Amino acid sequence: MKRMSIRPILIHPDPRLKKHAAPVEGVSDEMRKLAEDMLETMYDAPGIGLAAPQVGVLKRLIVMDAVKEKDAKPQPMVLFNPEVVWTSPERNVYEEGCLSIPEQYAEVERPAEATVRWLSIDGEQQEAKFDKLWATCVQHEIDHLDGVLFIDYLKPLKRQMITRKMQKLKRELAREKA
Ligand code: K1U
Ligand code: ZN
Repeated sequence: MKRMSIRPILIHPDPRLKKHAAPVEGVSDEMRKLAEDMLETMYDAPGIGLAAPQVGVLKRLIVMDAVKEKDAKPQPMVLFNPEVVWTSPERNVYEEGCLSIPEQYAEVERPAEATVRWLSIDGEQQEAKFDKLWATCVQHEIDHLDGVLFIDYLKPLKRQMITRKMQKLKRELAREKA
């Protein structure tokens, strides 16, 4: 059993965050290791979700743990090839963040509930209905698999402002590294 590792998270703008990810063809040991590394990376960040493209892997894999209460038992979830099969007509607004767009938050409106089908870490088909923060998170993460970021739902001016801040942050990080 290989040790889990924390993988670097890509920061917007990055062309890999705008690509459509490919389906996972069978849940291999390599894919299971990626899922475990992603959970480790998500908890370390900290965050409540992470999609494989955010660690530079263009595969349809997401992980989540949207338990909000501080002392509650962790509820890690690994979803291969997740697909939204139903959304509620009712909508919810949440203030979203993104580990690829650090320290930027904005209100996004999405369906309040979503039913998702996916393959588990054991390769078994699963289906569940998500609500509240879990529904927002699963839709945000599946968007990442289609190259969509939460800022794509904002007005162009606000999106541009955030993108410029991220370009500046990336320049500063590159300078620190040099
Ligand atoms: O996909 C990502 O970049 C992760 C993102 C998920 C998300 C957050 C909010 C709404 C929808 C989706 C994050 O986890 S951002 C960090 C965050 O929300 C958080 C961090 C620490 C404690 C609790 C939440
Ligand atoms: Zn995100």
